[in-house]
Formats: sequence, structure tokens, C-alpha cells
Amino acid sequence: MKLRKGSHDATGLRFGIVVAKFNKFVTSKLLSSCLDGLTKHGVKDADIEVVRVPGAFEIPLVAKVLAQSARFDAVICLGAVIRGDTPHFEYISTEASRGIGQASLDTGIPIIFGVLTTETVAQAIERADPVKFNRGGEAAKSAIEMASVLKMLKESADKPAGTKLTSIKRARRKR
Ligand code: INI
Repeated sequence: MKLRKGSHDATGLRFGIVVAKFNKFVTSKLLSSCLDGLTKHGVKDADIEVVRVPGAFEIPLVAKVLAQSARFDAVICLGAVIRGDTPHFEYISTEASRGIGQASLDTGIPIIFGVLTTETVAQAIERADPVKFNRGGEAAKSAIEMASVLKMLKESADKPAGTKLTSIKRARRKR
């Protein structure tokens, strides 16, 4: 049996971030924790690109365009949809989650769902707290892990299953 796991060493990996301006008092905190999380794991500032969009509804399209650009190992989506603010809560949160998932499957690039969907403003603030559990930091960790898993799977795709690198090298030498 082979157990394959991603690593949390992000040196050399590149990340795109799409962040919604709506509920900026929450999303700005998600963004700063996300940036901290990336740099803490070795990502260089030059390897991060941040794109701001009006609201969570607009995130999927921009995430897909970034993923298609082949410039990023993973894309992170940050937003905050709060039920109390709008009767459109269901439409916006459903479309954001569906669209983000679809964009990831369409492009084959990990696109991380760091969009808060909460009942109240207080719940959103709690989940964006920089010193407690913060969805922005979590999204950074998930992005690094998924980028690393995908990279590892792509690198091993050329090798037949169960074949060790040493035996491939030996076979090549005999040719
Ligand atoms: N966008 C959000 O990101 N969060 C919200 O809570 C929200 N509310 O409450 O309406 C919201 N609306 C804007 C929406 O995402 C689009 O930007 C807008 O509909 C234009 O397409």
C-alpha cells in the first residue's frame, strides 16, 4: 500500500487569492491571516497575487480565470456572506460554493473555499479573529496542502503504479 500525503512546506509554490470587498470588515481580516499563513510556510511575497472583487457572487469567475492562467499552484477564495444582511443569502452562498467547486473541477487546479457563510455578524467576526481559529489561515493551510498533493500526483503520473524510481533508473540504464 502507498500512502500519499501533501506537505506544508510551500517553498516555490505560487498562490492566487480572490477576496470579496463586501463585508470588508471581515474579509480584510481573512486576507491578512491568509497572507500570514502563506508566508509562515515559506511562500514568497512575489509568488502571491491578490484580486479584489465586489462580492462573493463574483468570486467563482475570477477564481476560474486565475486557475486557467497556469500561473498558480492553487487559488484561495475569501468572502463573507451573512444571512442577516440580505434575503439573497441562499442565492449568493449557494452560487459561490457551487461556482468555486465547479471552477476547481473544470481547471484541475485546487481552489479553496474560504468563504464564510454565517447566520450573524458576530459569528463572522468570530471566524475571522486573527488570534483564534481563523478561516483565512485555514484556507492558506488547505491551499498549501492541496497544491503539494496535486504536484506530487502529477510528478508520479509518469511512473507506473508500484514502480520504485530506482528500478526505473535501472531499466533505463540497461536500454
Ligand atoms: N456579497 C457578499 O460577499 N456577502 C454578502 O453578505 C452579500 N449580501 O449580503 O448581499 C453580498 N452581496 C453582493 C453580491 O455578492 C454581489 O456582489 C452583488 O449581487 C452583485 O453581483
